[in-house]
Parts: sequence; C-alpha cells; structure tokens
Amino acid sequence: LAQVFAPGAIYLPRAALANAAELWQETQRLLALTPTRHSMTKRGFYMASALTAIGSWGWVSDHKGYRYEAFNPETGLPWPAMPELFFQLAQRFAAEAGYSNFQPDSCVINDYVVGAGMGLHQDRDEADFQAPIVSISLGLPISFQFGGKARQDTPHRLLLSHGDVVVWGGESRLNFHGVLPLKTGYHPLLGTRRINLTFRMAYAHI
Ligand code: MD5
Ligand code: FE
Repeated sequence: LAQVFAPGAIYLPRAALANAAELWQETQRLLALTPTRHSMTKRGFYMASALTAIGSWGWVSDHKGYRYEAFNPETGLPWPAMPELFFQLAQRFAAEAGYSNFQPDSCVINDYVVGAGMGLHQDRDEADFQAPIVSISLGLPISFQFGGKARQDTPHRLLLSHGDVVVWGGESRLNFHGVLPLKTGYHPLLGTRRINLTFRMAYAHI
C-alpha cells in the first residue's frame, strides 16, 4: 500500500521484500566487480557512505565536482551492466508511484556501516528533473531525513527498513534530504550494514 508523504514522494513499504534476497545476492556479485569507495565531496570531506555504481553511468565526486561518468575512475572499467531484475523492479516501483516510462541508466550503490550517515543535500546532477529517483533499502534500518526546498527547512524523519522503496519525483525531486548515522544492529541477511540502491535517469529524458 503506497503512502504519499509529500507531493511527488511515494513510500512503498516493504515493496521489494519479496526480491530482497536476490537483490542482495546480485549486489554482492556486483560489489566484487566494482568495489565501493569513499568519495570526496566538493568541500573536501570524505563521504561516510562508500559508493559505487552500475548501469551506463556512475555518479562520481572529486575535487573537480560532481558528475556522471561512463567509467569507474577506480578501475578504469565501464560500470557493470544493470541486471534486468534491477531495471524491471525500479521501473515497476516508479509505475506504482505514478511515474510511467522510467528507464534508469544508472544505479548508485551506497554502503553504510554503523555510524555512517549522509548530510542534507539535493540530487541535481541528473539531466532531467522530470524523471523520479527510485530508492530501495536493504539491511539495517536508518532514519531518513526529508527536508524542504531550502537547506534550512526542518526535515521530517522516516525510518527506512529492509525492502522499503521510496520514489522521489515531481514536487519532491529537488528537496533536501539525508540520513542520520546508522545505528548499531544486526540484520539476518546483511549483518551490520545498510545498502541503498538508487535508480536514476542520469542522461536519459523521460
Ligand atoms: C539513501 N541516497 O538512502 C539515499 C536515497 C543519494 C541519496 O540520497 O544521493 O545517494 S535517495 C533519496 C532522495 C533522492 C532524491 C530526492 C529525495 C530523496 N528527496 O526529495 O528527499 O542512501
Ligand atoms: Fe541524495
């Protein structure tokens, strides 16, 4: 049952639960091909989550700024292909949230260990803000912070757990957001971590 918690932002609790084990198995295979790394932000701080990407484009951050690249700068290799299951699920969740024609050309894999969070930011490196972003959470629950159009707007909190899906589009696409540091815990499948799969249309237009 979908919950609209802001205009354009649709929460699909446990929507990916039935596929979570397969998503995690595939994610582990992909992580072996394209290891995560702690990117440096424009401001010169290392990100607490470690990340990598699959699909045609991967999000890259360094002293030059933020952008999408076709090759993983760590390995010099193209990002691994996005498995059909990932693409199909992301497209299905977008459709369930009311966004048709979602064709992700990028999926960022964010890996959070205990204590790692992500400060408030906007996602604005994609070509077409008409396209939503689909997020699938695996592993330990985390406190998601959903802010407004301005950095100063007080964020609302939403606990994102294993199998939860959120589709961010429309009015919420450029809202500030982040996650609080991951709390200690143990997940039967992932252990002491949280993985977030973030599907985007980096260059494609909806
Ligand atoms: C996460 N990742 O939980 C989130 C999921 C990132 C990131 O923020 O940039 O890798 S995506 C959350 C998101 C995307 C676009 C808009 C909004 C939230 N929003 O309006 O709150 O690791
Ligand atoms: Fe983000």
